[in-house]
Amino acid sequence: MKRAFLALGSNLGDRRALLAAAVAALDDVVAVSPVYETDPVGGPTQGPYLNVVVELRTESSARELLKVALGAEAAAGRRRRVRWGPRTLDVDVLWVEGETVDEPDLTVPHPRMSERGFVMVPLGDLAPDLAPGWTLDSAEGVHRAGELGGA
Ligand code: A4P
Ligand code: MG
Repeated sequence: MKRAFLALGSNLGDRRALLAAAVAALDDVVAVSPVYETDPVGGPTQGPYLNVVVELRTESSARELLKVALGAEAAAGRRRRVRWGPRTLDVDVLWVEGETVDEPDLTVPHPRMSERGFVMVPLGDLAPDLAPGWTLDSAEGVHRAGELGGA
């Protein structure tokens, strides 16, 4: 069994319910980070996100996890409009133990994760070894917003 981490974000609709439903539908979840409300990074003017990170213990490859991620986004009714634009659900494959992928439609570890507080703070809650130096106090625009619950 490998460790793997997925990042989930939502800034449209009932954000907390969308995240909870997505996490409940995932297989092999062993831990869910606290929820963070985060200022949007990049893209057009848009509302704040709720972000979580989940840890899996899985036999799935990064590519299989991308399929799962895209399926979860479709289930949340996501419509792709603008890059970095508002979305009901975004699911990114952050890191999969022992795997690196650099292909046109999949890069793992996620190429932008290490500069983003909305990823690194919740990742640090679950895996401090993968988020060295990140704390809630050192991250701008990232605020605790309780637990997901029901997951
Ligand atoms: N793709 C490649 N690598 C991966 C990966 N490791 N995980 C491809 C998931 N997908 C990966 O993604 C476009 C394509 O990226 C996918 O079809 C897949 O083949 P997308 O979700 O349609 O586009 P996007 O999310 O708008 O663009 P991108 O570049 O993935 O953006 P990010 O980096 O995901 O950032 N601010 C806050 N506060 N919180 C957020 O969650 N999220 C974003 C999106 C921007 N700002 C944010 C947040
Ligand atoms: Mg994405």
